[in-house]
Amino acid sequence: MGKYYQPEIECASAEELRKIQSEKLVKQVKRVYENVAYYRRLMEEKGVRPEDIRSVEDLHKLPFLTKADLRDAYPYGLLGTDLKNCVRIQSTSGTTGRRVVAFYTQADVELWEDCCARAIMAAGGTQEDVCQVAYGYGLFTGGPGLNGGSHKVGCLTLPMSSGNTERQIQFIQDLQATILCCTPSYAAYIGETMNEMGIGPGENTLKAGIFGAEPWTEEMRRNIEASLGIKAYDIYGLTETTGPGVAFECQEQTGMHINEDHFLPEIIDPETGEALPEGSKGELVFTNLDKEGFPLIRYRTRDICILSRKQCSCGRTLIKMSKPMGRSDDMMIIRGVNVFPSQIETVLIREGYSVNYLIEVDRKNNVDTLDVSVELTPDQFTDTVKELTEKEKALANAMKTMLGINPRVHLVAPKSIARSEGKAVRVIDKRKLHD
Ligand code: DLL
Repeated sequence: MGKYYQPEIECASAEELRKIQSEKLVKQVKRVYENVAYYRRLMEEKGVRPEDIRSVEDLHKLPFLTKADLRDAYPYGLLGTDLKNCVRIQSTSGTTGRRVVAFYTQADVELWEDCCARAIMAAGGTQEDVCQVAYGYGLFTGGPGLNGGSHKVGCLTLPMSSGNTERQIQFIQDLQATILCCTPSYAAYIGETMNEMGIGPGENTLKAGIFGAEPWTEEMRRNIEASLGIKAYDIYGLTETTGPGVAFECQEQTGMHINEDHFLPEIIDPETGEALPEGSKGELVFTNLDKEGFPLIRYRTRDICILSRKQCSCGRTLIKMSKPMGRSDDMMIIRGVNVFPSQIETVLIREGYSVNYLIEVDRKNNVDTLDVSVELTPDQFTDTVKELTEKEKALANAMKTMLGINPRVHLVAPKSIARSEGKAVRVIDKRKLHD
């Protein structure tokens, strides 16, 4: 097996790729127009018809989709095919508590796994490898995506899911894992724990890691590489368009190749929506060129990055995206889970609390912490510690149900959270996630 999973695509000439993209786009727009009433309405409002889209040059004529559209159309409004043709869902949190539910046909699952297989091979993976998948399995796309990719490459796959670090380390050692897939913060934690257990970087069989789902810096890459004695590769993706494998890093480790035969990228000005020329920094937008179950057209990711077609030493011609440099909305990624301040606010209102609150996010020993301080109104305020502790616990539980992760809740005295004179500062993120 060579070093590319699908060399005919990964190393195609720019003209070949353009041709594939244009043909797929024309078909996809027609299909979506016919099958998805929600998007047809958006196209009608913009006065654009499927016949107006003849090639990728016409992409800018089409309307955008945003997370708000996903919320409005929840759960079936953006289905691109009959539900009976779908075989799977995956899900993630949405902006105001409504989940994003993405549907997959068998063909969608196949193309998704192909993308992950490309990523694994770009990290040096072959049939000889033992690939330990320590991303979460379940509704989160990380585990299922890399699991599928690992099967396609023919690696021996260890479907560990996340957590239980000692067992992770035991499997790495006993089954001689060579590739580790998990979030970068979990990789750092595994590395640290191994070192504490006296297993140095040269004393494990790991050679590569495929880490993503959250922002991480070059400094963090160097730390992980040193503690585990591996090469650490970045991988990017989002549930709405598929999951991991939308883009992946190669040996050059200077940005991620986008699987642009499936995900057509654009960079736009997040304020005006205007498409920007290659090399500009802006919001990444994707069009699913061939997904059937949940085909999104011009979906605004809110991730800010730069695209580049500079020649890559790995031989792949697929366009590269820089690491995401931030977001154009207020989404935070905490312990790999997407969290919006609006979700926390929704819980507070529902539970009868004031919206004077402060969210503090930090990272200690490579683990993210989430603290939410909530001001009590004078009539809620009590001196009884027991009562307060119980209320804090109940509120933390309600947030856990909404967010999927456990916050620490602090109920504080009336008027103790500083009022701002301009925009309220509701979030303090002390992690330094972007270079
Ligand atoms: O995080 C999919 C994934 C799983 C990617 C495993 C890589 C590995 P969501 O939970 O929908 O999907 O979150 C998507 O996470 O819009 C980015 O803001 C962020 N993100 C994903 N990968 C990276 C990365 C998965 N490599 C959102 N670097 C995206 C920085 C990332 N941010």
